[in-house]
Amino acid sequence: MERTLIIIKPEGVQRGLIGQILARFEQRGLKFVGLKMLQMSPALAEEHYAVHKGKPFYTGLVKHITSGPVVVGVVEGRGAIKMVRTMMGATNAAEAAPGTIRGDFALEIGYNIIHGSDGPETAAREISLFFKPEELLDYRLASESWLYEEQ
Ligand code: IDP
Repeated sequence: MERTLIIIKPEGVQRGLIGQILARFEQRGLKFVGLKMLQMSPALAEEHYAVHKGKPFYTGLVKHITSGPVVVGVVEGRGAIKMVRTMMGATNAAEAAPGTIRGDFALEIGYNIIHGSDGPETAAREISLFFKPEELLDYRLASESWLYEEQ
């Protein structure tokens, strides 16, 4: 099982999309093992997006992600990291395929609704930025025996 971090960005919250976005992951069969709402501090945003420091869009990105409440969640499932990325769609929402979250709900790269960790190391780092170990739950969903062929 893999764990990955998702963030519903301020524009997703403001546009009333929290429920629809969370529902997509639930419908797919992925499991939330941590979930909360918060407003990111500049320090947290800078750490989260440290890899982009120095790029032309970095300052605007930090300003935007700290501009209002976000929803952060930890999603667990077999192959969850890649699956979440596939469900999100291309970074530039203008090019994201219909059926993806960005392709269905967004138009532009800077307001692309959702963040998802891009690999195992990033996922571990990002999860630890937002969640204490005791905030992550270990439990089994009743549906799991009907989602995974091999238990
Ligand atoms: P990702 O969110 O699909 O993983 P990254 O390349 O990690 O994409 O970029 C992080 C975020 O920074 C993007 O989701 C997007 O909102 C923003 N971003 C990336 N590139 C640009 C750009 O060229 N202009 C404006 N915003 C950008």
